[in-house]
Amino acid sequence: MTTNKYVLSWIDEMASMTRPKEIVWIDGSEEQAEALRKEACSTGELTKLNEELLPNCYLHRTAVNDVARVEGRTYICTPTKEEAGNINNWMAPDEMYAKLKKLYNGAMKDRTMYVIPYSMGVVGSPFAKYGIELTDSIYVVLNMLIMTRVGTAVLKALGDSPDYIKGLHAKADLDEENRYITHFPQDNTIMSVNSGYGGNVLLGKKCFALRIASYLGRKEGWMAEHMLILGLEYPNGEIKYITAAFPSACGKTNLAMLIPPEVFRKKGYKVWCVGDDIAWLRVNKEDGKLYAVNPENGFFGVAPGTNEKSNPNALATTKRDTIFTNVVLNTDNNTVWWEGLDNNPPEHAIDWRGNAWDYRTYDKANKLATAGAHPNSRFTALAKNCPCISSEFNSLTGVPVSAIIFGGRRAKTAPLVYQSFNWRHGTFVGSIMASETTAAAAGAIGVVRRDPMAMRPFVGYNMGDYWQHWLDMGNRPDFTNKPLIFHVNWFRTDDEGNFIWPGYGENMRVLLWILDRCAGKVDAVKTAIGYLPKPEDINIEGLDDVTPDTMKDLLSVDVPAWTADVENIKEFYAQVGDHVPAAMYEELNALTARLAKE
Ligand code: OXD
Ligand code: MN
Repeated sequence: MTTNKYVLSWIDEMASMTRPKEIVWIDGSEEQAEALRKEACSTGELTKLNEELLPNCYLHRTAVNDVARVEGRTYICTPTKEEAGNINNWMAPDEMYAKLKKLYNGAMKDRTMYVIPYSMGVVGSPFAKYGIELTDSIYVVLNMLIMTRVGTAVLKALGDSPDYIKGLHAKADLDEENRYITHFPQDNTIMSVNSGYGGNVLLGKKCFALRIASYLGRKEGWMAEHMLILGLEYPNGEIKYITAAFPSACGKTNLAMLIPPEVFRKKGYKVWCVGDDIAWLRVNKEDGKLYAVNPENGFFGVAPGTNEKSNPNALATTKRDTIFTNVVLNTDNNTVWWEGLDNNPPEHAIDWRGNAWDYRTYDKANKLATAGAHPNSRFTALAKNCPCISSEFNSLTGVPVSAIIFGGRRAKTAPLVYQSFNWRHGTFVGSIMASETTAAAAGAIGVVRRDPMAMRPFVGYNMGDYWQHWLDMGNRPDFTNKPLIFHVNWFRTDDEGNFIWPGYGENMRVLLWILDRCAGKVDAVKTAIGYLPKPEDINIEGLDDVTPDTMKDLLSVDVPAWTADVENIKEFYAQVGDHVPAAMYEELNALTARLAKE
C-alpha cells in the first residue's frame, strides 16, 4: 500500500521482533472492516448485538485486570529525567527499549499484525498529523476505525516522508506486571504492551494526540490540550466557540453535547459539539485568534451515568456503529445496559466480567464488586452519528476560540465560575486545577488531586516547561486576539454535602455569562481570585431550585478554604520542581497577598 521506505523498514524491524504469522494492511474499507468484525465474532472477541435495535453495534469484554489507563505504568522516555519532569514516570530510552524488546520478542507468534495508517485531524489539513499503529488486536483495529481517520488516503498524504508517529501495540499475555505504555518523544515513537484496554492501546488518542502532540506542540509553537470544543449558537445564528478542560470523568462529554434548558431552546439557542476530549490549538497569524480542531473522529465515552437526562445526544450517538466495552449484556434481547442508563436493568444478563448477573445483588456501597457494568465501561462511537455534531467538525482550519474554561470538582473552594485577570493569570488558574475525591472512590473523601489543565497524566514532557509553553504562547506578538480564560465548578455543595447547582444543561447559563464577558457585554466583581459574576447576571429564568440566595452562595469566595488551598498548591509546585516558571510563583504570591487583604 506504500513505497515509503521509512514505513516499510520500520514495519520489517517490528515484525522481525514480534514475529507475526502474517501482516495485514488496513485500508479503511467497509468490506475489510466487516470481515474483521465477523472474524472477531467467530473467536468471541466481539459479540454482535441486536441488529434491529442497535445496528452494527458490538460488545467487547476486556480482561478483568485490564480495565483502565495505567498511569503507574505509563512512561515518558526522554534522554534525561529532567525533560520528563517529576510528574511523569521516566526511564532512559535505551533501558526501556531493552526491556520492551524482551517483552515483544515473539509476542505476535501465531497472531496477525495489523498495520493501521491513521490521521489525527482531517487528512490533508494543515492541522493533521499521521501515525501508523501496528497491533495484534482486531478490537484495536475496529476502535481505531471509529476514533481516527484510517486507510490508504493517509499513506498517500504521507507520501515518502518520515514524518509520522510510530506505534507498536502487542497484547502479549495481558500481564499486569509487565504492562508498559511508553513514549519516546524524540523518536516519534509509542510502544504499548500487555494491555487491551482503550486508553492504553488506541495509540492515536492519549499517547499520540496528547503526550507526543504536546511535545511536538511545544517544539512547533502550538498546543495539544485535554479539552472539549463546543459551539454555542445564538438565536440570530451567530456561533461562539469554547474549549474546556476538566479532569477525566468530570463531564466533558456531557458539556460538549449539552442540550440548552427549555427556556433557551425555545428562543433558538443551540449547542454544537466539535469534540469531547482533545483539542489542538494554533494561533492564526491573520486574525491573531486561537483556532481549535478536534483531531479525533469519534468518542470513547464513559457509559455509566450516560442517560436521557445527563446526555441524550451521547446516548443517541451510541445507537448504531458502536463498540461497547465492559457493559452489561441483556441476553433477552441482545442489547446493552449500564448503571445509570435507566431504571430497568435487564432480568437476564451477563456482567462485564462475563458472568450471569442479577441486578438485585447490586450494592451501592460495594459498586465495583456488584455493578453489572464496569464503572469505566465505554462506548466507542462515530462523531458523525452525534445529533449535535458541529458542521465545523471536519473543518480544515478549525474554529476560533472565544473562551477557555478550566474546571474541577470542588465542594467549597471554587465558585461556580470566575474569570482570570489575563492570560498569565489564566495559566496560573490552569496550573492549580484540582478535584476532590468523592464518596464514590475508595479512600478518604475530599482529598485534593492537582490536575493542571487536566493534563497531569498527558503531558509528554516536564510539567513546569509545559506551563512555560502556555506563558510563551501568551507572549507571542502575533497572538493579538486571545481567548479569555475562566474556571468553573459545577460541584459546589451545601453543608450537608448536597449539590447546590443543578448542572447538566443548566450549565449553559454559565456559558452565556462567559461569552458575554468575552463580548464585553457584562460587568463583573473583582475579587482576590479573579472576576466573578454579579449574582443577577447569571440568567436563572425558569430555574426554580436556584434561589437568589443560592446564587450568592455559589458565587462566594471562601477565603479560609482558599488560604488553606494555597498551602496545598505550594506543596504541589514543590513536587513539580524547579522548572516551575517564576511567573507562576509570582501569581501564587499575588494571590496570597490578595487573600490576606480580604
Ligand atoms: C480519559 C479518557 O481517561 O478520555 O481522560 O478516556
Ligand atoms: Mn479524556
